Amino acid sequence: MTQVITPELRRWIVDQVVAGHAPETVLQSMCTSGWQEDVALDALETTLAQHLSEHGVNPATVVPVGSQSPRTTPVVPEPDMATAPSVIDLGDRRVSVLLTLASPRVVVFGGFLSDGECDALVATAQPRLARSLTVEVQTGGEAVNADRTSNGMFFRRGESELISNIESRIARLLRWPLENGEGLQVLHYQPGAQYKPHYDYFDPEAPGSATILKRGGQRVGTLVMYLNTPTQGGATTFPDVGLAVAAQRGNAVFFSYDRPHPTTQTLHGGAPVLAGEKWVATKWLREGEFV
Ligand code: PD2
Ligand code: ZN
Repeated sequence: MTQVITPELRRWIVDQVVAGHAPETVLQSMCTSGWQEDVALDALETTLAQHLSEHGVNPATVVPVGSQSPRTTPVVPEPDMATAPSVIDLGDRRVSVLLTLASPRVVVFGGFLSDGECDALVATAQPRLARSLTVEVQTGGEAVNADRTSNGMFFRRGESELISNIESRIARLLRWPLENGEGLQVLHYQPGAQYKPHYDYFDPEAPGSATILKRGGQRVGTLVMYLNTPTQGGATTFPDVGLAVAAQRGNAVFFSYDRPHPTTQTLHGGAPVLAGEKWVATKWLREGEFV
Protein backbone atom coordinates (compact mmCIF):
# COMPACT_ATOMS: atom_id res chain seq x y z
CA MET A 1 0.00 0.00 0.00
CA THR A 2 1.33 3.44 -0.91
CA GLN A 3 1.51 5.85 2.02
CA VAL A 4 0.93 9.50 1.06
CA ILE A 5 2.68 12.41 2.76
CA THR A 6 -0.05 15.01 3.16
CA PRO A 7 0.41 18.72 4.02
CA GLU A 8 -1.23 17.92 7.40
CA LEU A 9 1.47 15.33 8.12
CA ARG A 10 4.19 17.82 7.15
CA ARG A 11 2.66 20.41 9.47
CA TRP A 12 2.50 17.86 12.30
CA ILE A 13 6.19 16.96 11.81
CA VAL A 14 7.24 20.63 11.95
CA ASP A 15 5.05 21.22 15.04
CA GLN A 16 6.66 18.28 16.85
CA VAL A 17 10.20 19.43 16.13
CA VAL A 18 9.43 23.09 16.88
CA ALA A 19 7.96 21.94 20.23
CA GLY A 20 11.37 20.46 21.05
CA HIS A 21 10.91 16.75 20.24
CA ALA A 22 14.03 15.10 18.80
CA PRO A 23 13.61 14.03 15.12
CA GLU A 24 14.40 10.46 16.22
CA THR A 25 11.41 10.59 18.60
CA VAL A 26 9.13 11.91 15.84
CA LEU A 27 10.32 9.08 13.56
CA GLN A 28 9.59 6.56 16.30
CA SER A 29 6.03 7.93 16.79
CA MET A 30 5.36 7.72 13.05
CA CYS A 31 6.56 4.11 12.88
CA THR A 32 4.48 3.20 15.95
CA SER A 33 1.37 4.63 14.29
CA GLY A 34 1.89 2.51 11.18
CA TRP A 35 4.19 4.44 8.85
CA GLN A 36 6.77 2.37 6.96
CA GLU A 37 10.15 3.43 8.28
CA ASP A 38 11.61 4.40 4.88
CA VAL A 39 8.55 6.52 4.00
CA ALA A 40 8.53 8.14 7.46
CA LEU A 41 12.26 8.92 7.27
CA ASP A 42 11.87 10.45 3.82
CA ALA A 43 8.88 12.55 4.98
CA LEU A 44 10.82 13.71 8.02
CA GLU A 45 13.98 14.65 6.14
CA THR A 46 12.31 16.42 3.23
CA THR A 47 9.86 18.27 5.51
CA LEU A 48 12.57 19.45 7.89
CA ALA A 49 14.94 20.42 5.06
CA GLN A 50 12.17 22.53 3.50
CA HIS A 51 11.28 24.07 6.86
CA LEU A 52 14.93 24.92 7.59
CA SER A 53 15.54 26.46 4.17
CA GLU A 54 12.41 28.59 4.59
CA HIS A 55 14.01 29.84 7.82
CA GLY A 56 17.38 30.64 6.30
CA VAL A 57 19.28 27.52 7.42
CA ASN A 58 21.28 25.58 4.84
CA PRO A 59 19.90 22.01 5.11
CA ALA A 60 23.31 20.67 4.00
CA THR A 61 24.73 21.71 7.36
CA VAL A 62 22.16 19.68 9.27
CA VAL A 63 22.93 16.15 10.41
CA PRO A 64 20.69 13.40 8.95
CA VAL A 65 18.24 11.81 11.38
CA GLY A 66 19.89 9.01 13.35
CA SER A 67 23.51 9.89 12.50
CA GLN A 68 25.92 10.74 15.27
CA SER A 69 28.29 13.40 13.97
CA PRO A 70 29.16 16.03 13.00
CA ARG A 71 26.33 17.72 14.81
CA THR A 72 24.96 21.24 14.50
CA THR A 73 23.15 21.07 17.83
CA PRO A 74 25.44 22.08 20.70
CA VAL A 75 27.14 19.34 22.80
CA VAL A 76 25.51 20.74 25.90
CA PRO A 77 22.34 22.84 26.13
CA GLU A 78 23.10 26.37 24.93
CA PRO A 79 20.93 29.27 23.76
CA ASP A 80 21.65 30.67 20.30
CA MET A 81 23.93 33.58 21.12
CA ALA A 82 25.56 33.79 17.67
CA THR A 83 24.29 37.34 17.11
CA ALA A 84 24.69 38.46 20.75
CA PRO A 85 20.94 39.07 21.01
CA SER A 86 19.49 41.23 23.77
CA VAL A 87 16.15 39.50 23.21
CA ILE A 88 15.47 35.92 22.07
CA ASP A 89 12.13 35.41 20.33
CA LEU A 90 10.82 31.97 21.26
CA GLY A 91 7.56 32.31 19.34
CA ASP A 92 5.27 32.36 22.35
CA ARG A 93 7.50 34.70 24.38
CA ARG A 94 10.32 37.21 23.98
CA VAL A 95 12.99 36.54 26.57
CA SER A 96 15.70 39.06 27.40
CA VAL A 97 19.35 38.22 27.98
CA LEU A 98 20.50 39.96 31.18
CA LEU A 99 23.93 38.43 31.81
CA THR A 100 26.28 35.95 30.17
CA LEU A 101 29.41 34.39 31.63
CA ALA A 102 31.75 32.13 29.66
CA SER A 103 33.23 30.08 32.51
CA PRO A 104 31.31 28.76 34.26
CA ARG A 105 28.78 28.93 31.46
CA VAL A 106 25.96 30.99 32.96
CA VAL A 107 23.21 32.94 31.22
CA VAL A 108 20.54 34.94 33.08
CA PHE A 109 17.24 35.50 31.28
CA GLY A 110 14.55 38.10 31.96
CA GLY A 111 10.85 37.42 31.45
CA PHE A 112 11.18 33.71 30.76
CA LEU A 113 7.86 33.01 32.54
CA SER A 114 4.78 35.23 32.67
CA ASP A 115 3.35 36.28 36.05
CA GLY A 116 0.37 34.02 35.34
CA GLU A 117 2.64 31.02 34.72
CA CYS A 118 4.58 31.70 37.96
CA ASP A 119 1.34 31.93 39.97
CA ALA A 120 -0.11 28.79 38.34
CA LEU A 121 3.06 26.78 39.07
CA VAL A 122 3.02 27.84 42.74
CA ALA A 123 -0.72 27.12 43.12
CA THR A 124 -0.44 23.67 41.49
CA ALA A 125 2.72 22.73 43.38
CA GLN A 126 1.64 23.92 46.85
CA PRO A 127 -0.68 21.02 47.78
CA ARG A 128 1.96 18.49 46.63
CA LEU A 129 4.97 19.85 48.58
CA ALA A 130 7.07 17.63 50.85
CA ARG A 131 10.50 18.08 52.49
CA SER A 132 13.06 18.16 49.65
CA LEU A 133 15.08 15.05 49.03
CA THR A 134 18.37 14.92 47.16
CA VAL A 135 19.58 12.14 44.93
CA GLU A 136 21.95 10.01 47.01
CA VAL A 137 24.95 9.16 44.86
CA GLN A 138 26.12 6.70 47.50
CA THR A 139 23.06 4.48 47.07
CA GLY A 140 21.24 5.68 43.94
CA GLY A 141 18.17 6.45 46.09
CA GLU A 142 16.87 9.71 47.59
CA ALA A 143 17.18 11.06 51.13
CA VAL A 144 16.50 14.12 53.29
CA ASN A 145 19.60 16.32 53.23
CA ALA A 146 20.49 18.89 55.92
CA ASP A 147 22.09 21.06 53.22
CA ARG A 148 18.71 21.51 51.57
CA THR A 149 16.06 22.96 53.87
CA SER A 150 13.37 23.62 51.28
CA ASN A 151 10.12 21.80 50.48
CA GLY A 152 9.65 20.49 46.98
CA MET A 153 7.73 18.40 44.48
CA PHE A 154 8.15 17.11 40.93
CA PHE A 155 5.75 17.52 38.04
CA ARG A 156 5.70 14.65 35.55
CA ARG A 157 6.97 15.68 32.13
CA GLY A 158 4.03 16.94 30.05
CA GLU A 159 1.52 16.40 32.85
CA SER A 160 -0.52 19.51 31.96
CA GLU A 161 -0.70 22.15 29.24
CA LEU A 162 1.08 24.61 31.55
CA ILE A 163 3.97 22.20 32.09
CA SER A 164 4.16 21.21 28.40
CA ASN A 165 4.27 24.85 27.30
CA ILE A 166 7.11 25.61 29.69
CA GLU A 167 9.04 22.45 28.79
CA SER A 168 8.70 23.15 25.11
CA ARG A 169 9.89 26.75 25.65
CA ILE A 170 12.93 25.48 27.56
CA ALA A 171 13.71 23.04 24.70
CA ARG A 172 13.58 25.90 22.18
CA LEU A 173 15.59 28.33 24.32
CA LEU A 174 18.36 25.85 25.14
CA ARG A 175 18.16 23.89 21.87
CA TRP A 176 17.98 20.64 23.77
CA PRO A 177 15.45 17.82 23.23
CA LEU A 178 12.41 18.00 25.47
CA GLU A 179 12.79 14.24 26.10
CA ASN A 180 16.18 14.82 27.76
CA GLY A 181 14.62 16.90 30.53
CA GLU A 182 13.78 15.56 33.98
CA GLY A 183 10.34 16.42 35.34
CA LEU A 184 10.10 20.05 36.48
CA GLN A 185 10.83 20.46 40.17
CA VAL A 186 9.28 23.23 42.32
CA LEU A 187 11.01 24.27 45.55
CA HIS A 188 9.64 26.46 48.34
CA TYR A 189 12.03 28.12 50.80
CA GLN A 190 10.77 29.71 54.01
CA PRO A 191 12.82 32.32 55.95
CA GLY A 192 16.14 30.73 56.95
CA ALA A 193 15.89 27.95 54.34
CA GLN A 194 18.73 27.50 51.89
CA TYR A 195 20.36 25.06 49.51
CA LYS A 196 24.06 24.86 50.36
CA PRO A 197 26.56 24.94 47.47
CA HIS A 198 26.65 21.72 45.45
CA TYR A 199 27.10 20.43 41.91
CA ASP A 200 24.04 19.28 39.96
CA TYR A 201 25.93 16.54 38.04
CA PHE A 202 26.31 13.09 39.57
CA ASP A 203 29.73 12.09 40.89
CA PRO A 204 30.79 9.32 38.47
CA GLU A 205 32.91 7.70 41.21
CA ALA A 206 30.03 7.35 43.70
CA PRO A 207 28.60 3.84 44.04
CA GLY A 208 24.96 4.86 43.36
CA SER A 209 25.72 6.82 40.19
CA ALA A 210 25.47 3.83 37.83
CA THR A 211 21.77 3.41 38.72
CA ILE A 212 21.04 7.13 38.37
CA LEU A 213 22.89 7.38 35.05
CA LYS A 214 20.75 4.62 33.49
CA ARG A 215 17.92 7.15 33.19
CA GLY A 216 19.39 9.37 30.46
CA GLY A 217 23.05 9.68 31.41
CA GLN A 218 24.64 12.69 33.10
CA ARG A 219 23.01 15.99 33.82
CA VAL A 220 24.58 18.59 31.51
CA GLY A 221 22.57 21.72 32.25
CA THR A 222 20.24 23.38 34.77
CA LEU A 223 17.61 26.09 34.40
CA VAL A 224 16.40 27.61 37.68
CA MET A 225 13.26 29.74 37.16
CA TYR A 226 12.19 32.22 39.83
CA LEU A 227 8.47 32.13 40.61
CA ASN A 228 8.46 35.04 43.07
CA THR A 229 10.76 37.76 44.37
CA PRO A 230 11.92 37.16 47.97
CA THR A 231 12.00 40.29 50.13
CA GLN A 232 15.62 39.70 51.20
CA GLY A 233 18.16 36.97 50.40
CA GLY A 234 17.62 33.84 48.31
CA ALA A 235 20.02 34.60 45.44
CA THR A 236 21.49 31.72 43.45
CA THR A 237 25.22 31.91 44.11
CA PHE A 238 28.29 30.62 42.24
CA PRO A 239 31.00 30.79 44.94
CA ASP A 240 33.92 29.89 42.62
CA VAL A 241 33.42 33.11 40.69
CA GLY A 242 31.71 35.32 43.28
CA LEU A 243 28.49 35.59 41.28
CA ALA A 244 25.06 36.04 42.90
CA VAL A 245 21.96 36.00 40.69
CA ALA A 246 19.09 37.79 42.42
CA ALA A 247 15.80 35.89 42.45
CA GLN A 248 13.29 37.99 40.47
CA ARG A 249 9.88 36.67 39.50
CA GLY A 250 9.79 35.42 35.87
CA ASN A 251 13.56 35.47 35.41
CA ALA A 252 15.73 32.35 35.09
CA VAL A 253 19.39 31.40 35.47
CA PHE A 254 20.86 28.76 33.18
CA PHE A 255 24.20 27.02 33.59
CA SER A 256 25.80 24.06 31.82
CA TYR A 257 28.60 21.62 32.55
CA ASP A 258 30.14 19.55 29.77
CA ARG A 259 31.89 17.18 32.21
CA PRO A 260 31.04 16.04 35.73
CA HIS A 261 33.99 17.83 37.30
CA PRO A 262 34.62 20.81 39.64
CA THR A 263 36.76 22.43 36.90
CA THR A 264 33.44 23.41 35.31
CA GLN A 265 33.21 25.90 38.24
CA THR A 266 29.49 25.17 38.46
CA LEU A 267 29.45 24.92 42.25
CA HIS A 268 26.25 26.80 43.11
CA GLY A 269 23.80 27.24 45.97
CA GLY A 270 20.60 28.90 47.05
CA ALA A 271 21.55 31.57 49.63
CA PRO A 272 19.45 31.68 52.82
CA VAL A 273 16.15 33.49 52.49
CA LEU A 274 16.35 36.36 55.01
CA ALA A 275 12.85 37.80 54.70
CA GLY A 276 9.79 36.72 52.75
CA GLU A 277 9.74 33.39 50.94
CA LYS A 278 11.24 31.99 47.77
CA TRP A 279 9.71 29.78 45.07
CA VAL A 280 11.71 28.32 42.16
CA ALA A 281 11.17 25.74 39.45
CA THR A 282 14.22 23.77 38.31
CA LYS A 283 14.67 21.87 35.05
CA TRP A 284 17.66 19.55 34.86
CA LEU A 285 18.76 18.43 31.41
CA ARG A 286 20.35 15.05 30.74
CA GLU A 287 22.70 13.94 27.94
CA GLY A 288 20.10 11.52 26.58
CA GLU A 289 16.41 10.77 26.92
CA PHE A 290 15.29 10.83 30.56
CA VAL A 291 13.07 7.80 31.16
O1 PD2 B 1 16.91 27.76 44.50
C1 PD2 B 1 18.04 27.96 44.05
O2 PD2 B 1 18.48 29.10 43.90
C2 PD2 B 1 18.87 26.79 43.71
C3 PD2 B 1 20.22 26.84 43.99
C4 PD2 B 1 20.98 25.76 43.70
C5 PD2 B 1 18.34 25.66 43.14
C6 PD2 B 1 19.20 24.62 42.85
N1 PD2 B 1 20.49 24.66 43.10
C7 PD2 B 1 18.74 23.39 42.20
O3 PD2 B 1 17.50 23.22 42.11
O4 PD2 B 1 19.59 22.57 41.78
ZN1 ZN C 1 21.55 22.92 42.13
